[in-house]
Amino acid sequence: MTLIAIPARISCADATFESDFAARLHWSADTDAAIEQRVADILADVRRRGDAAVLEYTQRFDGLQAAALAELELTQAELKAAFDGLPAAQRDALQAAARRVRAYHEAQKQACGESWSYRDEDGTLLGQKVTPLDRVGIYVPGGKAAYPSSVLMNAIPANVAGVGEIVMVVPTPKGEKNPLVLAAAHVAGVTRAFAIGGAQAIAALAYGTATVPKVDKITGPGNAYVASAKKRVFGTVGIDMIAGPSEILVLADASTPPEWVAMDLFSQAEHDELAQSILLCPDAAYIDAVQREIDRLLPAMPRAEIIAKSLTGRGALIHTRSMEEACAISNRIAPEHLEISSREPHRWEPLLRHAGAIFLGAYTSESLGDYCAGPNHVLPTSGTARFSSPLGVYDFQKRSSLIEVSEAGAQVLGPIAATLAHGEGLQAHARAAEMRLKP
Ligand code: HSO
Ligand code: ZN
Repeated sequence: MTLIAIPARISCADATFESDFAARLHWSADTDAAIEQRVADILADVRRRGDAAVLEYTQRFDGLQAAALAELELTQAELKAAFDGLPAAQRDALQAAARRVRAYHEAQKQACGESWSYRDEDGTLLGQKVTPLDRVGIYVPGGKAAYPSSVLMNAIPANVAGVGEIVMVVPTPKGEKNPLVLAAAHVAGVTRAFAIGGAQAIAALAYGTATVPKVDKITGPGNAYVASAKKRVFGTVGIDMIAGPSEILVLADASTPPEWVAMDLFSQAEHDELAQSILLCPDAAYIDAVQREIDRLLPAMPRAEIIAKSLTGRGALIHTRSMEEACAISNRIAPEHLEISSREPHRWEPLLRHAGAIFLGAYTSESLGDYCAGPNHVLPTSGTARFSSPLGVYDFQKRSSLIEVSEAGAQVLGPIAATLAHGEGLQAHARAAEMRLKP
């Protein structure tokens, strides 16, 4: 079978541009009513029957049997043994990645995760106190999307934030454990781990069972069942986001070797048939060259079929009239990952406002960011970068306002509050403010 991947070729100069563009970009997380119902039933059952229900679903869906849920806890010793058992190169790579991810998130905490306060002219103290969450749950998918790097990206910011307990759940169908996932948990500072997954694991974390502790927030990606369960438990606990398929947008000025760009497009396409890879470039000959590299490189890729489906179904090579126009279109897309593959990345970066992560210059392949550059790889997808941000230390913290009104301050604030309180018809509010006024 010859594999072909022909991303749509779209030109901004064409009259059909807007409709071509809209047709390519659209993606929606269709919620399947049958899945929704099953998830609702599982959540209710775990809430009612706790451990027993989790055990039953784990047996049914993962083919994993245990007499008690406690048997499915992965001990710290087991996580460490998984780490110790890895080939040295993998151990070193995990540690090197973890060190860089930790350093980045420590800097992030310093820059935007500390408490602050000031005193106004009346000596009143105003501020914000930042505290870590007590306990969080991290969902790690099993099977084909089991990414140890995602364990680092979820657990390290939680650890840096100072979260007291980080509880990881990971499905282990038929009891087959992924040693790299367990080793990553060891390196990232996961405190407890359970070999459970699916909606039942989300329910256990959200409601707590005799064995699984109830958490305050759940982060991490998962399949449709997990996504639906996370949406349903939101409110009982916090959640991070509901991630869609991975996306990469490459903005190219034709100065990067076209094979690098082709491989970068593959790098997100290989995640998922629904992943989206887009090239925006003002040079038609360069777009031809990238297409030739796609054709040349694809057959040797182990995941060629997934890549071909993704590129053919959702990919696009977009010919723009200028780099400025390419930037404007990128802003409309608000991609998860944006590569500025240009000789002058800093010229274009100020024009780019909506993206989960921005990779500047030809040497910054998105894949370096996925594993080890330092910033988080859990990023807003499907255009949500218009209003949301990468997973970070701030997602594992909360803020409390601090107010300490001085006696002098009470004389200034009292009449203002009382006037507004009277206007709202709230006498007790007004009196509480007025009682503190000096006669
Ligand atoms: N690009 C993915 C993260 C990932 N890549 C994990 C490789 N492993 C979502 O941003
Ligand atoms: Zn990736």
